[in-house]
Amino acid sequence: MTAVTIEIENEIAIVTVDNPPVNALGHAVRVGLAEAVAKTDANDAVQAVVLIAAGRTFMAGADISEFGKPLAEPGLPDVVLMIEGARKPWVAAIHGTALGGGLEVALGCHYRVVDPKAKLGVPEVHLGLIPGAGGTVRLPRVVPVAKAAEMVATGKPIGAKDAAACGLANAVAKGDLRADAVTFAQEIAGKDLPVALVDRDPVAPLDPEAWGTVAGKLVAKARGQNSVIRGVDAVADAVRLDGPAALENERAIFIELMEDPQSAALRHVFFAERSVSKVAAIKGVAPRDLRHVGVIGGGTMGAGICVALLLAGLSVTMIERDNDALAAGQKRVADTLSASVKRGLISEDKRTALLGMFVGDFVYDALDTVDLVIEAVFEDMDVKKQVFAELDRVTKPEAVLATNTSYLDVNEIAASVKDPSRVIGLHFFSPAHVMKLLEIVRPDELADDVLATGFALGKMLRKISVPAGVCDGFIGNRILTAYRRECDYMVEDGAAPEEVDAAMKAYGFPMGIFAMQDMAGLDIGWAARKRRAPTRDPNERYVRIADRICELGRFGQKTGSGWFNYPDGSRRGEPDPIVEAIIIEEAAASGVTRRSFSAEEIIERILGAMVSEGEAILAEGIAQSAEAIDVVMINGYGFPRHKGGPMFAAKQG
Ligand code: T1G
Repeated sequence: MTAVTIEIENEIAIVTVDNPPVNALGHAVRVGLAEAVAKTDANDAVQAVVLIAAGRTFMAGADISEFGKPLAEPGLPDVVLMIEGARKPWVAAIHGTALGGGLEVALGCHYRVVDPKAKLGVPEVHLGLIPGAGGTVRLPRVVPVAKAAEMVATGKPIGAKDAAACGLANAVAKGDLRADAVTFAQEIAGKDLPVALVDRDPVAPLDPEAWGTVAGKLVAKARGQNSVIRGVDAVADAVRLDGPAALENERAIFIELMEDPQSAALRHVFFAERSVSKVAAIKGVAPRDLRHVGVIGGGTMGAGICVALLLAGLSVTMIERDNDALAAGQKRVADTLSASVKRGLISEDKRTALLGMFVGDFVYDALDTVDLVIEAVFEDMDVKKQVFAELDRVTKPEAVLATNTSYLDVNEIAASVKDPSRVIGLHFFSPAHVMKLLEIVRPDELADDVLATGFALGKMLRKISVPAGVCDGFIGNRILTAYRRECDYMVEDGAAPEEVDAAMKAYGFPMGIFAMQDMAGLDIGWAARKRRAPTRDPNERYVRIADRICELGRFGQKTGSGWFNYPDGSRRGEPDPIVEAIIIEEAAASGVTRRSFSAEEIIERILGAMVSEGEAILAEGIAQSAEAIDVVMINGYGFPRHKGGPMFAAKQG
């Protein structure tokens, strides 16, 4: 298959890129494009060129799998310059997602016609990079500088309407994209070529103060990510310098970031998030039908799961124990969808349509036709077994039965139904309609097509699905328990809770472990510790500080105090002398001589605990790969993405 082909129709050359799955600008595509410029320039029968891509999207960027390897000429910046310098006008016909190098190639074209559903962006920042083929130079020369800076620093793509409004797109296709682009090309053929973007002045440049405000807001969201900061620098430089100098400057920053450990980490995560869902056992296995899903439980988790299912186009039946609980659960779903409308994520009509696919009941017989049931009731084995006994009674034999438990034994739940092979664990993270992570737990008797159904559901919900074996806490909660225990040790040994939290935030976590526990509620962990108490290793050090805090009824934000104090319902915790006194008492009782801890040591101890638990999880076959552990900790537990995950960070040293 040729990556780039040329056809000529009525003096218009149609240059088509065909490099599945996303038309990445690999070496063959770059060579093909360079040749296409030469051939169309040399062909007098060609008056203009339309550049289009086959398959589902315009070029979605450079080929990330080539990074780190020796560059095979021509490099992408040169290909863009060739197109920009062509003697015939090039019209980019954009559908799908023109991202990174794909948008940069489109910026080298003289015009851009976009499909109404197209998205255009420069997401390089998510790979720890900046656009490296002229994006930071050409964007502020075609859209207002502030818009260019925002696109580079956030990596967020814009839609067709926005692109046309800000000048990035010359036209939005009304009918067939290819035909509209050809018509556009015929209209501009023979006219003078527009001035190349790289030779234009920036659009709506800002005075130093205004730029400072724009840049300040973008850099404030960097959270330690160098590519955000350097992306803003590159746009500022591009506005100050002339085109050619700005291109050189951008290249230097791009190379600097390519060598930055953060970029290696982010590229690792990009591929890891795609590889973790590849499970040998389900290769070629057809999933079962998924159209109508039952959800047992309308609490926060159950309602969130209902919303996620509805947004994926599935019809949903919620089951609760009585009318009041059902009404409360249905209200949670309706309110969550209203919030999505308010945030512009869905329209009011869409919300109405989704609610039309959502029914509630409090008799299980309403589930007699569902394809899948997800149980999200109270974390108690007896309660869950009662639910599964009912499901066993009312559901059709091929219905998949899923538990959302976050640590209970899924094998034990499976054993409680007649056909254990149809029981799977689907561990969602709250809020379930927002959090990307889904741990797919594989009990021993699980049928392959039921596992395949779990992954098919994960794809429909646009989740990152990670397979996990059955153990207490699967992958994420088990590692959380391990590093939370290490933090308890450090607090008894002398590190203040606020010092541990500060070290974690400085490392890149959105919040520290103690503030996070106060937000989630300390009673959950307390119940788990009490559950584990009978089987706890008597020789293992046990810190009683958290239990003593709970024994005072201090369960965190919801009770106004926990590890920290939350005066007048504030959400910002303050160190509390009561907790400090408990810590000192417990340290004395344990014979510990307290000492100070540096932020580096705190992080080292936390990473150490994560990695040693991760290695045990790998050794037991609970996780398929170290990448799976990294993906879980990043997408479910706030591990900073630009550090690559605990296993990657430990390898980087
Ligand atoms: N390079 C190589 N492979 C890629 C790729 C890319 N840019 N994008 C996707 N893939 C693979 C992916 O690994 C998966 O492979 C398959 O395609 C489907 O992807 C010079 C330096 C386009 C929105 O960052 O955001 O240009 O697992 O599962 O959910 O300035 O892919 O099937 O073997 O994600 O439909 C900038 C990255 C690059 C875009 C489609 N571009 N890709 O999402 O499919 S750097 C990006 C995406 C750059 C220049 C700079 C998404 C997508 P496999 P998928 P999807």
